Amino acid sequence: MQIVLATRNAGKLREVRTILAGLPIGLVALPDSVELPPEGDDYAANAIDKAVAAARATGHLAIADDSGLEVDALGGAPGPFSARYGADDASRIARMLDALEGVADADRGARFVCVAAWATPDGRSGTARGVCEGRILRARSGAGGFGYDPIFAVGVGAAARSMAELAAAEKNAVSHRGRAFRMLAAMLPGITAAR
Ligand code: ITT
Repeated sequence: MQIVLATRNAGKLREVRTILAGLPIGLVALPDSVELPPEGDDYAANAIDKAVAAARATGHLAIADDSGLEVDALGGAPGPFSARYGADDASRIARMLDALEGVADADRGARFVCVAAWATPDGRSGTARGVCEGRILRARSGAGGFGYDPIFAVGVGAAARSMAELAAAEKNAVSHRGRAFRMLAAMLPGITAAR
């Protein structure tokens, strides 16, 4: 069975391919010709809109991810606006480090949120949500992952690592995306059985 992953983010595509690798599915990238809809302020609505657009355009079951970084010291911002927090990863990270300048370690709590959505060409859809708690570092560390990973730390004390320092499998085991898509994977038999 072919499933389309409705994303333009290469980091997400790579991770979701690995997370779903054991399933009897072919995960295909979104064709260039399909346009994803503009995003609003709600992860689930954004994720469903992306999956629905891809399912309608391709005629295949489609899945999508809307995700973001919620920072306690910023009242939960940027959240669903995380991709719009700057022009590219480097400027988004620089803006975040500036915004948290002078914020004490104890107040640097944050979480990654991911809502994974599925949509069928016949108009059914649903979601699964995953969260990963951590904190914002004072400087970039590590070269793996993508996005905000170099400034987002998981684990405590000597075991603390930025997500960019984790191996791909280690990140997927604890990440918001790993949690959301493993839950979505468990829903797939029911989705494909219903007609
Ligand atoms: P698509 O909509 O095409 O999927 P996008 O990058 O615009 O791609 P989102 O709207 O969901 O995706 O924005 C998510 C933002 O949060 C984006 O800036 C990502 O880099 C960041 N982000 C999401 N998951 C992340 C992760 O696992 N590690 C680091 N940053 C992440």
